[in-house]
Amino acid sequence: MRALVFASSNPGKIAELQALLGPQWQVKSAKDFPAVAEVDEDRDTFEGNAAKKAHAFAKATGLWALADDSGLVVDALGGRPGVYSARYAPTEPERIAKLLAELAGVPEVQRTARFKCVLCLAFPTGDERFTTGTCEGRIGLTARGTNGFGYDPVFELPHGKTMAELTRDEKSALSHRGHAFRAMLPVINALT
Ligand code: ITT
Repeated sequence: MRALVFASSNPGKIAELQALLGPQWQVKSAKDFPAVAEVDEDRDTFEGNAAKKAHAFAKATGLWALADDSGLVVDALGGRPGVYSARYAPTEPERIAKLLAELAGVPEVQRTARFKCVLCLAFPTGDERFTTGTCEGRIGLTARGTNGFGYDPVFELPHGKTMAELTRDEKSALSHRGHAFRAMLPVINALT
């Protein structure tokens, strides 16, 4: 069994990657390396933040290290909150309330948005590979559903359900992160 570290402490992300990679890989998480200092996600691009986290973990652990950065890009807000999605407001309910308030009066056809994920695989040698994934949808008028996290309750998919109304497997099949993970699988499985 070979090991890599996913520079995240989000158990949902770790489980999703482990399920995709199968038993020949052991996915370690940031929690397995408490001595590695928390990485400040202070870059102004998804690529920059993902690479910063991945390289910090590859360097500190000597393992291949993956990191993702993701966020919600809303067309009517000129792409905001984007790379600042986690810091748009202090708590999850406040972030959703602020988003709905900013979009008050914006008609449905102009509420288009997408989740974007950039995944970086960093090598202990300093080399790196990137994959990206997007998921298109629309910001609904109200929050619906209790699954998932973040902006999922207000992110409506083309079939009408919100991301928070999907099971974990249904979300993984169409989400930005699921697409980025699947694009990275051949790269990981070719590591020697
Ligand atoms: P780690 O950095 O520890 O992995 P995080 O929660 O900060 O976890 P991201 O940097 O990937 O996760 O995401 C930044 C923010 O973008 C996140 O806090 C959410 O508000 C939003 N977001 C990202 N992916 C999402 C998803 O699948 N569903 C809903 N919101 C999401």
